[in-house]
Amino acid sequence: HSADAHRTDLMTITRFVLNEQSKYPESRGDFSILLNHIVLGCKFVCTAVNKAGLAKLIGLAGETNVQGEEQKKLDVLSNEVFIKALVSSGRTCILVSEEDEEATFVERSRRGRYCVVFDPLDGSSNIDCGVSIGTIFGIYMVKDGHEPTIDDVLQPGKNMIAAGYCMYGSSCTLVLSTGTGVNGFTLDPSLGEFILTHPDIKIPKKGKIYSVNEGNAKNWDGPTAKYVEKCKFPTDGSPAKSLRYIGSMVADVHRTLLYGGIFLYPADKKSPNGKLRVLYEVFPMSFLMEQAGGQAFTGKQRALDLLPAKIHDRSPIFLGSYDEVEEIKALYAAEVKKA
Ligand code: P6P
Repeated sequence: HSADAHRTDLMTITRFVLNEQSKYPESRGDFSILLNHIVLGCKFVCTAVNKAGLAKLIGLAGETNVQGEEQKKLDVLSNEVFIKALVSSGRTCILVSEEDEEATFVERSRRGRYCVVFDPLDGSSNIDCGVSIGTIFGIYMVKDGHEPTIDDVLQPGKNMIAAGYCMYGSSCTLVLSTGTGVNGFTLDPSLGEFILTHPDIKIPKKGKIYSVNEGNAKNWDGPTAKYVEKCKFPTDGSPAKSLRYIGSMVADVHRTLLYGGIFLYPADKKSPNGKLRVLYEVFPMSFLMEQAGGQAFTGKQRALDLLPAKIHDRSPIFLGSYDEVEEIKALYAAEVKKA
């Protein structure tokens, strides 16, 4: 019976979120409508990425295809799809995209209560070699009844009401948290639906993997260098950690979430604020890690407590298994004491 129930009791992401929403009787279903439009964007990008190699969707903007049309780069195309889907949902008021220098303020007649910050196709430099890439998003709710301003999105990540990513790899996997844990859904192309495949994801408390671009080692600060050294030459008799670095944040974070370990993009002399963007890379991934029982730290503070000054601000980030991040925090705290 149970196997059959599983097959016929299709828990789609839409149904899952509606179940969640039913816990808030006052909710008007707006979040479910917003999420469905994000899911629509992910489905589009999934198909576009999968056939990119064939349809020559990849490559530089400005190339013309066999029809002589101007080729849009996949990340430009993905951005347009998400912006249009989010505006047409009628539930958003401000959109911040990695692809757009300025925030998009939705015109009054289509305005809703949510602000969405997103990277439509993170890691897109990896498309041409077939490495998994992804969409990352975070959602804030604006306070009612005032003209939205950019300050409505310049909020600490702890104020997000939801965050997630969609990874376009061997399968299309959407990982989402609405503040009560983390759940993973896999696109069933025959149904065109995201089905619950990873209920209640919890990151292992410790991990055997560290994930960093070792090529930046000469520029690391003391605590980062010390931590990585400990990963390679443990002093407590524990086995050395394995290095896994894909160079696509969604893929590296997804592996860290499921297998445990730590992902780090530290500050270095060249880039004192690291490389990853606060609003639509650091905050959503930190939100998910905390919801899954892990931690996220900037080198100075809990990542979700950070208050961004500008929409494309960057921050160093150390995220993953609870105990691994504790070790980094101890090394940075010791550094502060010395100073
Ligand atoms: P590096 C991809 O370009 C990206 O924004 C993230 O997806 C990834 O984690 C990071 O940059 C990789 O950066 O400097 O190691 O190549």
